[in-house]
Amino acid sequence: MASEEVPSTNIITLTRHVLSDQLRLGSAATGDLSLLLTAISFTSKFIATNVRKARLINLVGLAGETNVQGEEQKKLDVLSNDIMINSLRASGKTAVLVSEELEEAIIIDDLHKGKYCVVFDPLDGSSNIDAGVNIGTIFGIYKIRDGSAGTIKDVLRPGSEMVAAGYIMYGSSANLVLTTGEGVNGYTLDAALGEYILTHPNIQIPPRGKIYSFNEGNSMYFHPPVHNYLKSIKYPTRGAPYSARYIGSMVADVHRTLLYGGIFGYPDDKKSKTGKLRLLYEAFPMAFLTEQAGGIATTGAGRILDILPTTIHERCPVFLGSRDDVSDLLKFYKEVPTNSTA
Ligand code: AHM
Ligand code: MG
Repeated sequence: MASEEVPSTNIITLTRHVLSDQLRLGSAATGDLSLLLTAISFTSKFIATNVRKARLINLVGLAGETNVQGEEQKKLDVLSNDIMINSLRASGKTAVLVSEELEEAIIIDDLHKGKYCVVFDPLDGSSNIDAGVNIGTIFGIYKIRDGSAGTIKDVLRPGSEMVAAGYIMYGSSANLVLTTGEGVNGYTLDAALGEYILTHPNIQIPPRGKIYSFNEGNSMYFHPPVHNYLKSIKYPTRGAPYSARYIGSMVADVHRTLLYGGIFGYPDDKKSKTGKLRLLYEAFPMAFLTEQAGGIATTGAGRILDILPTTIHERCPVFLGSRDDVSDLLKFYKEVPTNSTA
């Protein structure tokens, strides 16, 4: 067998990678975060399996519908939510859970209480589920404040206080992308081993890209800075215009942006006054990852990670991606007041 065909015997799995980070941090690290991340990675394997066989076992469709046997069907995002809640509670490492699927935060009972809070969107990109397009899970993790028993106040904090964040994209393979505040790493699920393997170490967003990713169907509602910026990249005075790519699944659009560069945007506009994306479990985790990969994440008016949330489901405008591309957009915000309807 030629030497390049010999399989590696030193594979770096997610657990090994996170544990080695924790060991490096020495006595301050208790391994709790590693166990929590292991619980999240397990839920994602379970969700990935269900996403893959959704058609076969009637998981697509609306929750509340009944199948031919008269049994109630569980919509894929409701099922994913249940999987996450059960696993995170059972991990014994969480105190507060916030899910896009649940109106109220869950405060974990004393028996299972740990010191981390997880905010998550169990299955983002729901409009793409039935078409088999990439969807994903997004999560952010806070540590409870000193002396707190775990209340909603532990998650109503700026994104800059998160200790870890990431997403799992369910596509032709499952990809887990994670930051614990020291760069961004990407792992791919090896279905045979049932393990996430480090395949994209130290992801860095190219400083400039050639792709823009906005839902331009909303153009008639956009404010002038966004209009003017989009015009500048579609009708450049020098060089070629940018390419448009918009999947409509934030996880997939952000994943491409991290790897290829460019800009992803979901602005506030005349119709959606504060944008569409949710601050806690969509904007914050993606902003944390973007900054850790060397990019910029902004609302147009300021850094996303600096926002102090007042409610768990609030929304915010999002622009993120390559440093130079987002800086170009921000120049248009400086020229025209943010919410000018001119
Ligand atoms: P969801 O949480 O209901 O799935 O909505 C969030 C999704 C994001 O994944 C995506 O970026 C955005 O909504 C797409 O919205 P639109 O269809 O308005 O372009
Ligand atoms: Mg969502």
